[in-house]
Amino acid sequence: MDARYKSREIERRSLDVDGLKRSFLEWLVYSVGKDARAATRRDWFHTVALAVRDRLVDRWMDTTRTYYQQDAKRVYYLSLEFLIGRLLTNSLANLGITDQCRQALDRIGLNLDDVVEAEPDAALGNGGLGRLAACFLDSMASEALPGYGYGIRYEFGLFEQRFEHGWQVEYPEQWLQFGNPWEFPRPEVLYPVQFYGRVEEFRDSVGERAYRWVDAERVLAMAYDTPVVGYGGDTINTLRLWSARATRDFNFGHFNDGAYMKAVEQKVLTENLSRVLYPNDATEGGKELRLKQEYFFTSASLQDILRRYLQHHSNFDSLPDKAAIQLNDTHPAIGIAELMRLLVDQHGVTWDKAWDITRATFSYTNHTLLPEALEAWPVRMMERVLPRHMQIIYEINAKFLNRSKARAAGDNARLSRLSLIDERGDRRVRMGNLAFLGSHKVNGVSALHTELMKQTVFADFHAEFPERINNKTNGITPRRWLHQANPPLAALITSRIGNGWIKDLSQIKALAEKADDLVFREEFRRAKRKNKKRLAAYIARQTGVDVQVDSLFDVQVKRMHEYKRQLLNILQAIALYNEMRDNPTVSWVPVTKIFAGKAAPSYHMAKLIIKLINDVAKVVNHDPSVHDNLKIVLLPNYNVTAAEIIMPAADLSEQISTAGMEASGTGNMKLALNGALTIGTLDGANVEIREHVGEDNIFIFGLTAEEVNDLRASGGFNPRDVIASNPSLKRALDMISTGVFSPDDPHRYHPILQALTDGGDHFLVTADFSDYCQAQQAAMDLYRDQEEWTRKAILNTANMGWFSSDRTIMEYATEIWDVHPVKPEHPAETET
Ligand code: GLG
Repeated sequence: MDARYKSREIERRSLDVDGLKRSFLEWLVYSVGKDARAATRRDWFHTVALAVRDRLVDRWMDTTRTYYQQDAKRVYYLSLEFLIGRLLTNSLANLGITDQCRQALDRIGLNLDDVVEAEPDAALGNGGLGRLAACFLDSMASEALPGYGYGIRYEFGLFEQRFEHGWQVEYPEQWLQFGNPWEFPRPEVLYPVQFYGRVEEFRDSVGERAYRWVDAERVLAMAYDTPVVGYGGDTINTLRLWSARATRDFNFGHFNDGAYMKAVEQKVLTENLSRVLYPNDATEGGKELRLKQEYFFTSASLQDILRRYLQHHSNFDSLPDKAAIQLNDTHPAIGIAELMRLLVDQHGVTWDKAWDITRATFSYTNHTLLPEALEAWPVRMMERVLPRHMQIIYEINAKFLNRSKARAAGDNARLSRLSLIDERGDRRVRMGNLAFLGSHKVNGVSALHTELMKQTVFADFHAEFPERINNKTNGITPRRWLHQANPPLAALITSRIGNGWIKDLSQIKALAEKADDLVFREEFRRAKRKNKKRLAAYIARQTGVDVQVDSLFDVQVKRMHEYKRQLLNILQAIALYNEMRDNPTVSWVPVTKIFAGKAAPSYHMAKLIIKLINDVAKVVNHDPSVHDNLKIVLLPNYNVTAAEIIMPAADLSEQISTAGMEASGTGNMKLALNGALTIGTLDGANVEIREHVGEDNIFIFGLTAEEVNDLRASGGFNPRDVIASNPSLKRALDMISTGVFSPDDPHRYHPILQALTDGGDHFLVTADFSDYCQAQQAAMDLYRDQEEWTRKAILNTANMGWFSSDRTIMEYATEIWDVHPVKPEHPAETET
């Protein structure tokens, strides 16, 4: 090999400061095409990202090659969302070269933190479901599991949120505008995906009835690969995202007609398929484009999985031993019908055999019990868009119901609940039922949620298949959410117990004994204060509001949704505001209420609650009579990057959903791990957080899921009575209804007041109000005693080890997927 080439080869891999610096300077000129004097911050970001990327490519290929050579069983995580956020800090930390990179940049006169700021967020998700998928990718790579993520490369991520006169306004999020240095386009990895057309019946070579899907429209799915660096950089997995491309033959037809412009127009329309992420969280639009997106990425992924499998196998018998496919919610559930179609129609496998293979390969995670979020596609739409799949679904259903009929003994109501088709009114395909039936395992995301799944949505299926439902309580990656997001605390922890916790979070338990150590407490507080200062500066930049660093930072960050009850929080803030004004001589614990979260653009109630929070904030923050003891801020454009600043700085974590409605929550885990105390209902994973941190170290309030159920069922709940008997609640609501916070439009909040009264207060805000205020009071009282508060905060951090997504992912691997760690072989590194 040419010596110069060889030396560059080595340089590309070099992890020391000099090697990095040389690569940066070279990349800036030869790949970004800029001179150091003219380079912008963004140019430097691209430069650094490309140089870092060089350092992981060899190991990435080694990983892929090892999986291939060993024909290892892979797990394929199919998800319509991957909320990954920024990748530079993550890649550096997982490769273990953050310090070297910082020094190398230093020598060029640059600051790593500034360079990091130039990276846009990859916001390919709405909230918890998408972020969970991203944490799982990190954990699979860190646990050396052969795991692939499959999703869509949306050109527009989740919208950018701004506030105009206190109202949410959405702007497009053009994260790819300046290019994405992390992705590798694979124009040769291209699969056709069809829509519409009709099904033709024919006789196959042995005279059997067979079907083919004809006259369909074709779109191509093109792959873009992003390396997923595991902690330590040993395993580097792949996230493969699909982008829609028009087929060439499709255009040629029009060329021949001379309709050139029309052809180009068609091309644009076709490629709209991967243009934008649906901005709904937990509710479905029922739109045809959404169904097409779901089928598009699922079909491309399955074709890719089968192609990979067929490199080593000549029939499909051992597919379940070589591939586990996880459905992240029902979004990819059409994959069950698609795998049946591919096996039966394209590969000639018999129906029964194909069904056994399908069921043994798929498993499904349910993320919500909210009825409006359970996908159900109109049969008429399915018949039009995916005619062959509709037939296959009918066939699966007929076989299943026939079998069940024997046991249902004339219980027709039960049979109609089990059916894949909802026959009431406009007929619909129940994707949850399809996902359940076509999977060998079905899981919920917290102990309570899994229990409720058995009792409610899947009660009949559970009776039919009692072994199928299992629990996998969610987790979060300690790399991003503690090691990278919270350098002061991470350094403190490492100084006491070493850095083993980054890889094995259960080790953090050793901190518990430090809770009684005064020096440690002091340092823990100092770390928190540093983070609070950083957040205070961020708040000032974003909102112009000055907050006291030593006030209690009370944080509710998550999507805006009625069931999450930001309304309960702001009502308590109004009540506190009134108390402070009524009792000006009392020495109040200063409180800063911090909110952040986006509302779905069509969710009017959630947008009205945003406006209410902003309106209340304006009044409270400008009222001198509360002496700065209460500040309220709603930070715009909550995303992964904002979360990384907020989580480490929180004192109190608001997890106040109506019990039974939040499947798990994962923000609750991030906040507790970073030493916030939780104020919450016994909902989702809060229940398990309480078990781990201990009931003395958490503020639990409100109705339980069972009580909520009973109260709703009794029909006897009257919010007006509750309001009448609670003067501080009544006063807060009166202030809203008389326009104290909206003098320009006193009736603005009528819909909210209506929902809380005549509307029956479905989310039981009024029912939990008084208990919530008491819990808030207890938190404020405790905060006065900084030693005691810190002790409990330390115990929270120390006891959150179980909530690592590494633990979650290993449970999936052993109990659902039967996938095992594979150590990549790195031949290049042993060469001399
Ligand atoms: C859901 C739920 C959350 C859950 C998350 C991940 O609402 O409670 O933590 O998935 O399982 N749609 C979601 O974000």
